[in-house]
Amino acid sequence: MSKKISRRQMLGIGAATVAGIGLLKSQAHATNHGGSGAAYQPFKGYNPPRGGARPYWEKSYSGGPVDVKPLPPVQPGKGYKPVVVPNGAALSFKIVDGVKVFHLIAEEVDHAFDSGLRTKCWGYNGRVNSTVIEAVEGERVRIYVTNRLPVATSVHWHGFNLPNGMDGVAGLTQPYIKAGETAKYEFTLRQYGTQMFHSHHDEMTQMGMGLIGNFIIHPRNPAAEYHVDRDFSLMVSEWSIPAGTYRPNTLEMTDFNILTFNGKVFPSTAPLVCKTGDKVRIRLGNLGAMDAHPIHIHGYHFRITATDGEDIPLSAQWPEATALVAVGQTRNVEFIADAPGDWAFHCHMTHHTMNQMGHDFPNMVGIKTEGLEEKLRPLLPSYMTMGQTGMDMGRMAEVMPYPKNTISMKGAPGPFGDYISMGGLFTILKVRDNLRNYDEDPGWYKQPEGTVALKASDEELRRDGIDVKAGLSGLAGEGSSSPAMPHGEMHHKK
Ligand SMILES: [Cu+2]
Repeated sequence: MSKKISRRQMLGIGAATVAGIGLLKSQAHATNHGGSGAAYQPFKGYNPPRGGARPYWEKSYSGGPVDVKPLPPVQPGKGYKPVVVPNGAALSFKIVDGVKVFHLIAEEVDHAFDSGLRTKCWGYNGRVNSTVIEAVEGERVRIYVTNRLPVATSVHWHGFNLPNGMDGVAGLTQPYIKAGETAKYEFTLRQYGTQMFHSHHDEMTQMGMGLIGNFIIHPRNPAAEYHVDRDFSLMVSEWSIPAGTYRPNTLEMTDFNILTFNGKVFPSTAPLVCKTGDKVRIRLGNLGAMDAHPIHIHGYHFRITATDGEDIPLSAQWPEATALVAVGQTRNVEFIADAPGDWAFHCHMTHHTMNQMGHDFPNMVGIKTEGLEEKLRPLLPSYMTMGQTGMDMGRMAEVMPYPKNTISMKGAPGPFGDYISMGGLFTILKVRDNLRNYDEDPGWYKQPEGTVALKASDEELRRDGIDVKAGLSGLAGEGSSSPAMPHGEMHHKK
């Protein structure tokens, strides 16, 4: 085996060498360009159509004049409904002379991706990927960034309309924030939407170590449609953490083995708990290294209501069941949670809903391996033939020995006694008619009797004329209009 244990090679460990033996806005509102002291007046001179949508592609693409007079700061629960940050939290603030003051701390964090994997990451204020900054359009924010890392850093406010010197590109728009130093960013929020923030110094390393987060700006005068019952903030990222190691490998370009929502892999991703009938918004940000993620919802269609922090007019919104979120992008999706149940919500790249695993061995599906284990065990006590029936994580999780400090391919035991063979970028939208509160996991959904796909009974099979033994050909001819393609013919044509 090679010295580096990567995701690709991971299976080789318990499977021992199966391969080796050869078997195998902004209108800104700012209509007054009056220099400093000009009042920040959202929507002034503009009569929004029903619902208060903003005009698009007008004069300014950058939020209008920079030196506008800020509006008074707003408290959570009063001027806005705070977002829900699964597995994370919004950064606290204080108000000093009408300015919202935040203190962001970049530091090393001993982070648990799941019970099996703890890694020294870098993060903000003790959390990895899951510290959210939340504010309101028109507010003046002052953000102190203390650098407790061993190296220089900076913070870029991604998607923001701001003065150039506040943009946070180390070396270009500001000097480095050196180890031990605290820098001050200050600007007025002349826009609203789902934005992000991240290190903009040695990005590959620092973002790969975890220095990323969502920055939510609520509208000052929200349109009626803005109101939702549940407003979730999720940051998507990807990591390379070779099994048994304790630091992310930020040099990896393609082979990521840990895929996270807010820094967690399923089953450690907190469920998205909703009441039946709730209007739900999910804000998705992606600051991973390389991959766009098609984030898919089960049982529903949502509308993509905003891209990169800007609203999409209703007439242009796309109904979809999968929102593609590329690196550096944010998407807001919204839907009415009118169907109770446990609905999967996940990236649709199948490799992104697997945890640590491997691909560096042949496809064993269909290979007859009877007797192999008995023969090999005396030589390799931990030997287990794998892959011949696919990647059943339940079995692997139970019997496969893993190196220390790795997640393994396990999913989670589900409500039917079987394993949910999903990991990584996977969470559960839990919609319930009755909830004690939103912060408690309501447990597994109990489907009404007769609404679960169970093993078909003999009686049912008889009733519907399903001859299990005859297979597909038993159905052909009985109303089947598909042209008869004799089995095997295709294979023999040259
Ligand atoms: Cu993905």
